[in-house]
Amino acid sequence: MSDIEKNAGNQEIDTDVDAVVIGAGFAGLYMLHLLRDKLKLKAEVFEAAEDVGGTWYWNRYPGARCDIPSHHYSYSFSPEIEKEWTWSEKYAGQPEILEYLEFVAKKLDLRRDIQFNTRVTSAHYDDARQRWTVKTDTGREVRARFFIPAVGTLSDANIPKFNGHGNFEGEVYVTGRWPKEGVNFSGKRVGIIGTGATAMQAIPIIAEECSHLTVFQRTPNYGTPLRNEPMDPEVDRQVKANYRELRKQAWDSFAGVPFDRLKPSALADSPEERRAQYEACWNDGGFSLWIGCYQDTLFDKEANRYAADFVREKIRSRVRDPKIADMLCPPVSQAYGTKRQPCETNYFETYNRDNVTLVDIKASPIAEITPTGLKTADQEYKFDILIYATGFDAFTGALFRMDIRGRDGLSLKDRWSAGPRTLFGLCAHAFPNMFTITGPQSPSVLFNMPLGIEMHCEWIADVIAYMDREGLGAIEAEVAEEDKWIAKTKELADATLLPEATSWYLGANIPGKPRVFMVYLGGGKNYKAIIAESAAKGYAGFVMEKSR
Ligand code: N01
Repeated sequence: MSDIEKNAGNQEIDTDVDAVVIGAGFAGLYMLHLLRDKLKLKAEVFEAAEDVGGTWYWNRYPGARCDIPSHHYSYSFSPEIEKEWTWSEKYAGQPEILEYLEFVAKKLDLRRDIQFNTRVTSAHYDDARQRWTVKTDTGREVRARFFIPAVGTLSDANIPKFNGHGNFEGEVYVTGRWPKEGVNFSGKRVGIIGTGATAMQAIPIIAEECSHLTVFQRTPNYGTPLRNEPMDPEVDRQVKANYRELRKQAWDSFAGVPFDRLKPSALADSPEERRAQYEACWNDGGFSLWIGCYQDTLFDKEANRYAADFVREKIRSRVRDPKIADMLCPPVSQAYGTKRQPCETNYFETYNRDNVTLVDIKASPIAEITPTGLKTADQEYKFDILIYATGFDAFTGALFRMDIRGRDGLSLKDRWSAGPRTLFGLCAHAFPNMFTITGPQSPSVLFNMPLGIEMHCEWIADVIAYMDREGLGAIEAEVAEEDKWIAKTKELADATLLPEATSWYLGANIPGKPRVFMVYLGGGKNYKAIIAESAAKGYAGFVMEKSR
């Protein structure tokens, strides 16, 4: 470390850091590479975990895997990395994605600038110096020109505080904080709360290993098959030979992953044509039925109803007991795909097993956690292991966990108390030189994450280079432009059926959180053009200050 000076509190301050980045997942790693190796700046990354990986470090629960094909769910910035890495499955599992990120970190020699086992506790902006002061739980205090939380959108685990929280005396696990050493389910009775995308991946595998699994479901979900398979070497060869073209298709698509069956409207097709289209997408697997089938599925109630009926029919065909099938079918009032579409493997068939019990906790809510299990309104359940698959405080949870203060001591939590306020999901007024990678009001979770991350990291690196060229010391969003962006994000969401769902896209899963749709739904291609246009116009929408 260079240029250590002592402050009044006699703590070490490193005056020489250009940027502090938080997180060593897909975002933090690429951001570090750009800052250090392309811009030749001094950057330091803080990471709470003991190694790289981010989401893929923490989410080690059984069955965790990506649901965008591996060839697309990867960095596109380095043809060399693309060539050197070979995926073993169509949809890579968590261990392999983690291995990939470890490989990238090693190849680019990134670990030497990452402080592991270090959590950032606060970041305060000093207007006079145009610097952020960042403090960590290990006692570090670093001053930086740029503060870049790359903390992920789904990283702050949501653990509901039921009555009796903490009373369970058996083993307790949270899917988003899964232990590195794994969990032995053999001969154990297991209870799992939640049936979102995570639980739908984990349940079939846990059911095979444990003696009995009780699933506590509040809301049934429209899961569709992932259809993972071993990587065909010929497919891999073809992808590698045509990677640039495939990446272009991905960048030009709405969600950052190309689908070749997409048709304009379910209403324009005859019932027979619709059936054939749904079946084809169902057989493709992954997100094909959700976003690769008909363009109006998430816009038009009737079109949505056709898809919902199709999925309900498929669920019923897979579950032997009609009463259980009814419990697993989302009701007509719950539109298809307005919550994130879970992709599953043998999820519904799992309920045909003798060692699996499904409990409807909407009909009979959890009354309390007990030392031996839990009680619902009408029954007691006992188990050895309790798993919370209860999701995340998405988008803002990980940011609000830190004491982030912008100009004049304004806290981010206060400034965003009615919902996030950003321009492009990248910058916020009153928080100069803070950049949020895949932040709220960007395409984030509704765009291929690694590509969305690259788009943001490159935009941030470009603006920093621009500021250095022009002798600028601070950038922040204009309030009026923030207002326009918030209105735009809302307008785009309101044109779809998505705001009707009680989903984490809206913060509806967290009691007391304002209900604001937090994803930009204009599509990745449009978004990329918008942020590029702002940059081309000298960062239109932002206020810049000369360097002091
Ligand atoms: O979380 P969720 P998740 N009482 O919020 C239930 C990504 N992901 O971790 O629906 C009782 O979807 C809750 O019930 P309800 C993906 O973007 C990616 O499963 O709110 N139940 C629900 O069933 C995904 O969308 C991959 O009524 C409570 C569950 O817990 C996102 O992560 C794989 C409750 C939470 O579901 C989050 O998915 C997996 C309460 N108080 C996940 N609180 C990939 O493939 C919550 N629940 C890359």
